[in-house]
This record gives sequence, C-alpha cells and structure tokens, in this order.
Amino acid sequence: MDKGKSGFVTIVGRPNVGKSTLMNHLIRQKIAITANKPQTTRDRIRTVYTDERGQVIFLDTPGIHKAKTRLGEYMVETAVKTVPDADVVLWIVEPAAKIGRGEEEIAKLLGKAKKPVVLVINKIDTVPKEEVQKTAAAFEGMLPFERVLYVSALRSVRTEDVMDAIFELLPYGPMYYDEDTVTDQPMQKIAAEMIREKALRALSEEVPHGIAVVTDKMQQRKDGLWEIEASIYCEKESHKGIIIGKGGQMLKKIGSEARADIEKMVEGHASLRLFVKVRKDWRDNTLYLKNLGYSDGNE
Ligand SMILES: Nc1nc2c(ncn2[C@@H]2O[C@H](COP(=O)(O)OP(=O)(O)OP(=O)(O)O)[C@@H](O)[C@H]2O)c(=O)[nH]1
Ligand SMILES: [Mg+2]
Repeated sequence: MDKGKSGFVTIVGRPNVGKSTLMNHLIRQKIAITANKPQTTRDRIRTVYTDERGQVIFLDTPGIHKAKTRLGEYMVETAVKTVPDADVVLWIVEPAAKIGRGEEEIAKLLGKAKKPVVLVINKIDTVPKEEVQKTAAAFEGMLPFERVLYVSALRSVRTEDVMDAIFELLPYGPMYYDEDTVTDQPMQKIAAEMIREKALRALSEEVPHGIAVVTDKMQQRKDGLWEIEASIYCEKESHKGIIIGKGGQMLKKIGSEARADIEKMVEGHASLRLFVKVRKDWRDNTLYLKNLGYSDGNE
C-alpha cells in the first residue's frame, strides 16, 4: 500500500452520546462495551481499521464530564490526553444537545489543539430533522468544523460518511499495524469488560458505577475449553448482595450473558467463574485504582 492514508482518530464527547457504539460500527466488530448509562468507557480503547484506502487507528475515550471521584478524574484526563496525538478528532454529540459548560469545555480543548474536527451528530433516529438542524447550527458557531455529519450509529444510518470524511482528512502515511489487527487490547481485558458490560446493563442506580472487573485466570485446556475466573469488585457490602442477587440469580445472569460474548470472541467453549469482592470506596483510593487497572501506563 504505497499511497495509503493512515493516522490516529480520537473519538471524544460527553458521556453516553454513542462514541463506543460508533467506533464498534466503523470497525465492524464489537470491541468497546456500550450501555445506556453514562461513564461506561473508562479507558482509552485503541482499535484498527484497514481497507484499500489505508489504515485508521481509532481511540475511543471516556465521556468528558465533571469528575466527582478520582476514577472520574482519571477518565477525563485519559480522554483529554488523546487529543494532541490525533490527526483527526471526531466530536460526537446528541441530536438535541443544549450547549452548556460541558460542550464549551470540549470546544475550548479542541480549539486550542488546532486539530481538524468533524462534528458527528449521532442518534438522529431519536428526534425530528428540524431539531438536528437546530443543533448543528448551534454547534457550528463554536468551532470551525471540517465536516458536520448526521448519523445513527445504532441503526447504521450514514455512518459511511464518517469513514469517508476520515480518509479524506487523514495524511498519507505508513501502515502501523498489520492488516488483520483489530485491537491491541489483550483478551483478558476484553473478557473483563464484557463482564462489566453485562453487570452495567443488569444493575441500576449507583451499583453499576462502582463496579470494576479483573480477569484472574484465562487459559485454554488441552480439550479446547477456556477456563476463566474473574472478580467483580464493588464499593459496599450492600452492593455485593445486590450483585449476587436472590439465590445467586443476578450473578448467574451476568455470568451466562458474559460467557456467551466471550465464547464468540474465543470462538470456542468457555467456563466462567465469577467472584464478588468489596473494595471499600475504591473509586477514590489511589492504590485500589492502580490495582484495578486505572492508572497511567495502563492501556
Ligand atoms: N437511538 C439511538 N441510540 C444510540 C445510538 N448510538 C448509541 N446509542 C445508545 O446510546 C447508549 C450509549 O452508547 P455508548 O456507545 O455506550 O455511548 P458512549 O458515548 O460510548 O458512552 P460513555 O462510554 O459512557 O462515554 C447506548 O444505549 C447505545 O445503544 C443511535 O444512533 N441511536
Ligand atoms: Mg463509551
């Protein structure tokens, strides 16, 4: 690929706007977890997409928000740090977004970085057209965007426009990864995230926000079966009871749903054992954060 294009595309925005859904859609594989709850993504997730036009390295990032915990601070910092290295920035917004402090902060960050920015108005399936146009007009006053695109990541509406814009804006450059690479995330990490996704989706109120998952063991037996053990960490004893559920029903549900996803990933059978542990207020404890994988230097 002598004349291919290549580069880094960072995906930023407020929480829950559909950043991870869009990235998964663009790379045509589910790598980042998604949920209808803010602050689902906690780390930078790097994925790779290659076609005849070249290679795109996507960075999905945590939603930029007003952090209330040390974990929140780490997440926002992680997102902000991806911008200086980007060749193109995708700023994802809701179709009926009001411009508030959060949006102004993001515009300031991107404006200062002087990067080509594509405004992607997502979830256009949820509001009338006029509303989307109003939103576009309001945002267009904030930054000089290279493109303003309207998409529905969930329903695959006009998402190809995003890929086309990216390839138009990227410079010519080398392939950084071989063409089969989809992500540099280790399998253990993806498995832990799949478990966290099922927990996020099944639980409510403050419980899901205080959950972290670590894969303790993941190995394939001689007969092909993947043996996996993982720990679900929560912040309070009372949360532990909720996660386990009556007669263990909740934990069973989380486990069987996660196992189905993991089996797809490993393309084989898996056994999954889950343990629930309490790490009191871990989201504000530097040492716990580090042990659970939320610290600098961790990918
Ligand atoms: N109706 C509709 N829902 C969408 C669309 N895109 C994403 N969603 C939903 O929006 C919710 C949030 O999606 P995510 O992809 O997790 O959002 P995110 O921006 O990555 O969120 P954080 O990681 O928390 O910052 C999920 O329930 C998605 O299914 C869309 O185009 N239309
Ligand atoms: Mg996300």
